[in-house]
Amino acid sequence: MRLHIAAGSPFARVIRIWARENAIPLAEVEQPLRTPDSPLLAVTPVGRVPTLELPDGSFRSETTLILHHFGALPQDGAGMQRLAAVLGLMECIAYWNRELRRPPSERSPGFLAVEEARADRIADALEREVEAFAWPAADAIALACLLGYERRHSVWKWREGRPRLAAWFEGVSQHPSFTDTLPPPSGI
Ligand SMILES: N[C@@H](CCC(=O)N[C@@H](CS)C(=O)NCC(=O)O)C(=O)O
Repeated sequence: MRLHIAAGSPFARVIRIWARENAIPLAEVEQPLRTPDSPLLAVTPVGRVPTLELPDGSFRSETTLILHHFGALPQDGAGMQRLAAVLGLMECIAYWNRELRRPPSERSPGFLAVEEARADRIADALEREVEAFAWPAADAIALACLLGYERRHSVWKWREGRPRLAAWFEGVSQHPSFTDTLPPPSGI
């Protein structure tokens, strides 16, 4: 099976770490994104990573659908809610980060304010329940990828006022699956 990825993608990193933790061999193929000639478009019209390419030529995109394919989704309601919160925050940071890649004159202050408020709100909720995230469950891996995205989105100081989240992150960031998949810094 081939996993189409981008080195900087926190969504793809969830699957990459999960596969390493569960000794699932996936051939990682790094793809250019948002270009009309990306080879990824021959696999999926969605053009996003992660995309899992199956031996029969079919594909799964969307992190949750790939986790579902591997039977890795939480089975209980609380676990599903934790994963939903983390992936909601990941989408939020991705939008925020994308907006900051636009020229300053094209950025929307209102949009940035909504996403920053959403990020802080979800992070505050995670601070209250971080002990429930047990490595290497999918929700814990996703949380580690989200917090580790600070290498590409350093404008958000999530550690401030969240000591439990910071301590949790220091622990999980020692795993070889984590250090093996560090995203390159983006300068944002
Ligand atoms: N909801 C998707 C989000 C995936 C996503 O946004 N991936 C980004 C990279 S972090 C991407 O492929 N962007 C390319 C594009 O927007 O064309 C998931 O859960 O997998």
